[in-house]
Amino acid sequence: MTIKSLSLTAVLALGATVAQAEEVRVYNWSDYIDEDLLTKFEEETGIDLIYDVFDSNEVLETKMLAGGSGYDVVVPSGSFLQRQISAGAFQKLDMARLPNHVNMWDVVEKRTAQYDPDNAYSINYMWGTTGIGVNLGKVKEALGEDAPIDSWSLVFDPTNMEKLADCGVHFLDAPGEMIPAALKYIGENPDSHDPDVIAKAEAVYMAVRPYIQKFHSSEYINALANGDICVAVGWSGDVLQARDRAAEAENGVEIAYHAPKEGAQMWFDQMAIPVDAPNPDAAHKFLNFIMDPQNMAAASNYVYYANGNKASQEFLVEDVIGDPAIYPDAATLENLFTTTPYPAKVQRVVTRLWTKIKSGT
Ligand code: N2P
Repeated sequence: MTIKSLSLTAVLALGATVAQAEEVRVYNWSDYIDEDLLTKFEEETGIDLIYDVFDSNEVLETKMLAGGSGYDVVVPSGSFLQRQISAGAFQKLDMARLPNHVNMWDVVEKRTAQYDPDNAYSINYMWGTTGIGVNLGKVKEALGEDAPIDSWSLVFDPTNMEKLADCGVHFLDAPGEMIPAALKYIGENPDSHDPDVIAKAEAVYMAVRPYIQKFHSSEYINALANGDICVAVGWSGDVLQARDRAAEAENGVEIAYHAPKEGAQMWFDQMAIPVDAPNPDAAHKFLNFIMDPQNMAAASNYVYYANGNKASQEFLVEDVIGDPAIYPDAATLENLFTTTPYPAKVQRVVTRLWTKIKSGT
């Protein structure tokens, strides 16, 4: 996980012919793995793992479209992956080098094939939903026992937001998820690519904008856990990690997550190898390591996200496999929607609108 530096004496002792240690560079979402797995990978393979993190598909996409990122493995969400595949950003996986691929789950692969036909370029790492995390005590204090914690109205109805503003509300800085959520709230198609429909999200946001403390996609885990904020529009597993951190701190903060009843977005984060990856061989080794059922289960047990590995399920703790917020039952599944990539022109409309919403002017 780190670059180990040798002392000058050690280098001299090794002599000039020593081969440079093999490296693999992985770029994954923050708070998305049990770090013991990173050490385990290095121990098992002897490959140095350089592990960097991000919290935004847009940031990753800029690197992928520019090329020369220097990464061997990256993890875009499905709709972003699809656009990046079309742009030629990834190389096809060599299945012969991925024997653990047999462990993958056909149910998830059918869904991810929507973005990556035949799953030729990617494997599913985790999947989850975009919803609402609340500090139960504080939200009930502000809105009463009947606070609509399972509804988008909690965060899009200005009457609620006005009362929540004092205890702190964070929204994700993720236009590809936040615009669809607002459209769903007003009964529009969340996957609309029609600029006139997308424009309707502006009024929804402007009405609550004064009460949003921050747009950020990773700070909310600790902010929720510490009781610094009372509501976060965030990702399922991240909110559940906040719940755990609060419980561990025994600070009296009780966190809950809901995929709003009006409908919530379901997304799939896919591991892929950039076309110009410096070490595609080690990238395949990393993917194969991740697809080991026990490794995949260890990751899910730690981050509270579902994964696309069927064989891992017997190693999942009940808190994960038995929680419909993580592994949705049929009723929950019915309320989840997916989105498709915006064409470039529409993407520009969305980006402009999001900048306007964030600046609040
Ligand atoms: C990890 C969040 C990943 C989910 N912290 C976003 N696709």
